Amino acid sequence: MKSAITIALVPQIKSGPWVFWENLEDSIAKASALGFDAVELFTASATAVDTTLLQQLSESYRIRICAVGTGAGKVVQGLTLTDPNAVVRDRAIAFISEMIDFGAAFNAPAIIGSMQGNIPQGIERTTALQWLSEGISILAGKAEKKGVRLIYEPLNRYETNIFNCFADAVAWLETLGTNNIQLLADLFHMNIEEASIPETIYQYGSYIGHIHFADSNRRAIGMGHTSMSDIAKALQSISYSGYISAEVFPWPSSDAAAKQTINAFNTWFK
Ligand code: LER
Ligand code: MN
Repeated sequence: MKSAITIALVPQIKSGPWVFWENLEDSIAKASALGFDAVELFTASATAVDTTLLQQLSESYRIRICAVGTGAGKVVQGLTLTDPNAVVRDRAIAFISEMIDFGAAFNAPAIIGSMQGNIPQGIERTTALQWLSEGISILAGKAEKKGVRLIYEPLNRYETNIFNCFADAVAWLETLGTNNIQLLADLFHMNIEEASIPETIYQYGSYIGHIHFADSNRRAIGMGHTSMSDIAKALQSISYSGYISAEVFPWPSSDAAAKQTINAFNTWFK
């Protein structure tokens, strides 16, 4: 298992659950000094960060890019894959497609979280799911050509009415006819939606491609009431070998959340 920490570079959403917020190089330097294996990036678009600079930073600080978030397409531009307007859905696909290209240069998958959107009012669920399936299938094919997976994230009920738990997300995934999509196990969302996080990991372990390492209150692990012992056992037992990435609030500060996270990672996974 590999450790990672989030860096957000989108000023419009400064209150979100990402650890580092300021300068890209400073954040990478801090992650490297603490011993993280990688950073997960949340950028305003695929061109918001200079890829040559990112490559240089990645090499000089010996830090990988483990994933790129696509949520800025929604929070900045108002795009989702389930918008009733086909033009907006196409723009959402184009936005994510560019993020897939950006991530693939670093062998990092793109994450579809809030870009899935919601079943819009007045639209049949089956119709909106059809839009989601079409969009995701195009994007999974695009990612495959680029040699990366696509990561789909079930979110809690306060963020989407599409799929909130793994059982429903997996059942839908099975209808898509691709094996290039993996699921993101965000421990914060799972704490709200799953009857048991460890049991869900045992049952659907083969679908898990990325983990968001967050406590019950979305602070760093150890700062809430999620019990990590059985979750760590479950991840070890399914031989999870991917990234465990802290998508948490910078509470009480970015530095303290980062330190707490690497200590928790070393406690449970080293
Ligand atoms: C994205 O990874 C996520 O978990 C969303 O809840 C962000 O708001
Ligand atoms: Mn998440």
